[in-house]
Amino acid sequence: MFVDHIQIHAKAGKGGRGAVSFRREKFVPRGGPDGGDGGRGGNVILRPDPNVDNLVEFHYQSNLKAKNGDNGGSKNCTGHGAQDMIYKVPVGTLIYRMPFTPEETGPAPRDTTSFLDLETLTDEEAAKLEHRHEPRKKKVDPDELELVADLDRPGVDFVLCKGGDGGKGNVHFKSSRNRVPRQFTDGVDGEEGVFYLELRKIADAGLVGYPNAGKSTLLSHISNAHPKIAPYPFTTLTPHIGVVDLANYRRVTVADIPGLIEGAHENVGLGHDFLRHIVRCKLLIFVLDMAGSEGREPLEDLQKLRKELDLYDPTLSERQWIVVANKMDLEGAKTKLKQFKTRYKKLEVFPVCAEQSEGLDKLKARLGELIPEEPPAPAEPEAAEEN
Ligand SMILES: Nc1nc2c(ncn2[C@@H]2O[C@H](COP(=O)(O)OP(=O)(O)OP(=O)(O)O)[C@@H](O)[C@H]2O)c(=O)[nH]1
Ligand SMILES: [Mg+2]
Repeated sequence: MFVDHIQIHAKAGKGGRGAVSFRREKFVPRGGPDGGDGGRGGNVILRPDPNVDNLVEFHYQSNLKAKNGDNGGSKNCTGHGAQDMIYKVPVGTLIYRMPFTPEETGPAPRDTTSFLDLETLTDEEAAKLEHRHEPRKKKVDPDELELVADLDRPGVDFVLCKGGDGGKGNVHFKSSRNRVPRQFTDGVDGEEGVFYLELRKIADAGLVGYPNAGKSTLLSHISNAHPKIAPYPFTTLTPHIGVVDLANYRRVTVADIPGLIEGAHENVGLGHDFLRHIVRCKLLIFVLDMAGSEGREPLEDLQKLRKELDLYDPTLSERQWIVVANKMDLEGAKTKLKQFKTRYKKLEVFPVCAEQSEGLDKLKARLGELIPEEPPAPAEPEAAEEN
């Protein structure tokens, strides 16, 4: 299963309670207070890990919890701090805070409709029934949520919910006037919240095209990826990322997503749900079936694809883009390419036959030029500071 957006609930550990205790030893009468402080509650931490592909783990475990700190002890013993709970997420996970409180999003009430006589319901009861699942039904629109973090760098941890501090033991409350203090403080509650995680894969370039255009074939011939290839539409069901080796030990990443069809922005077909994965790409590669082998018209295809992207996210149309004219081995492809080039004179078009790896070297070399080199990664991971 591939999960790229999910709602979770997280709760950090509460701090331990401070202790009330007095030193009691032989030959030390009235030894004074010695109640230690409580330990710190555990943090809930998210760690972007390049080996994690998607958010499926949170489908099975959507409640992230860290343990409470231990209570303080006598003899000035501070309680043990609880361990932080570290959850791995894919690199490219965005975290949004949900506006409603955890109580509202708790388990949905049991559906008792079948036991009720709907005819005899009072208006008030009917209204209650109508709203019984409301918080869960709410469709999440990330644009309306507060973005908390963008975990786009591997290994740079993010503290999602901070554990509460431990309470103070009675040793802190002694004074010249109060030598037998019985006061202590309770540990502070850990932070808690409901969050929406959204994965936007990070790749340098994204392949965009109709089903069966040959996107996966292209990716499998230029990179180390092995996506499934088949002569039927919607072979690719989840995004894949391939690493393309270029000259001078340079590498760029290319994302293959399921084919788009008209109306994708309105959630027709599969494409819409996956468009999020090309939002971060610096370069868009439109893959067209230049032979128009399934009764398609490459000129029209390009216009429709560009329109779909624009309707999904207008900033996408400002992105750098090139065209790969695939299936050049098939009949009619050359004529259509000529027409295409007359219509789009200034456009960069790479005629290829992905299946036979023809024309791919030129394309790869151009990818190297179009995609700027990454600055070197920071020497010290910030993770150490945050913990
Ligand atoms: N003749 C010819 N066929 C090709 C070429 N490239 C891909 N194909 C065929 O086109 C079909 C579809 O290829 P895929 O790579 O699965 O296409 P896709 O764009 O990834 O399709 P979806 O995942 O469904 O969106 C397969 O049968 C490929 O063998 C090519 O250059 N020439
Ligand atoms: Mg495919």
